Amino acid sequence: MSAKASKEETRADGFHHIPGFLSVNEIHALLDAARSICLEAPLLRPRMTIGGKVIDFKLTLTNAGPLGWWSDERGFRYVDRHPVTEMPFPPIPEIILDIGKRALARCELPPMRIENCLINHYAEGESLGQHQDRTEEDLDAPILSLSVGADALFLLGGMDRKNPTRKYLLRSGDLVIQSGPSRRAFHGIKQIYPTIGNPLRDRGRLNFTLRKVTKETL
Ligand SMILES: O=C(O)CCC(=O)C(=O)O
Ligand SMILES: [Mn+2]
Repeated sequence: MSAKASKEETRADGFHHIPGFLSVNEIHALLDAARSICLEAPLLRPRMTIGGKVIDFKLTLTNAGPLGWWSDERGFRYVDRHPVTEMPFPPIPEIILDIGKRALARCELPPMRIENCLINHYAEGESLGQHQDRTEEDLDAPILSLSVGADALFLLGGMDRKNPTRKYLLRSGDLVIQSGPSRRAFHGIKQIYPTIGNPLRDRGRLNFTLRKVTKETL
């Protein structure tokens, strides 16, 4: 496979891939955090309408923080309650906020108000189509993403869906940041791979996305 595997990459367009950013202890802390968040705010399968047809996403997700990303027949949006329990999402654990601060500093980006931690779960065979993250009010703040579990093939495109894509192999512990112009680039998870040493018992993958949603400053 020709995906960029383990070399650190920082591009002029603000895209960063830092393999092995998380320590083993941090990976386990993230898994523990995800388990407790899922107890309060269970994973759900979002839906979207394409050409009048309602389609299930090929992943499940939940959130922590004052705002949670959600999609159903009514479209993509941020909500302040879990759509099924109707309770506020649990707060973002301190360990995740600390990792977010360290990630920004590592990529020489200024501190940011982290308002949402989206947790995606990809079971074997699941994926996420090419998309731009543009549900946020603030489309300039960087997007941080932490990988835990199975290896994944991440495709990074350009501003147009038709632009060519670059392949990155994201492994457990990797950090990706889309800042600057790359913040608005198309991207997606083409597939996950069976991975030796996967800390997830179900052989899946978790992705923690940390986002600033509103235009509020720190
Ligand atoms: O799973 C990933 O690495 C990317 C997730 C993502 O792009 C999203 O949830 O918007
Ligand atoms: Mn995205």
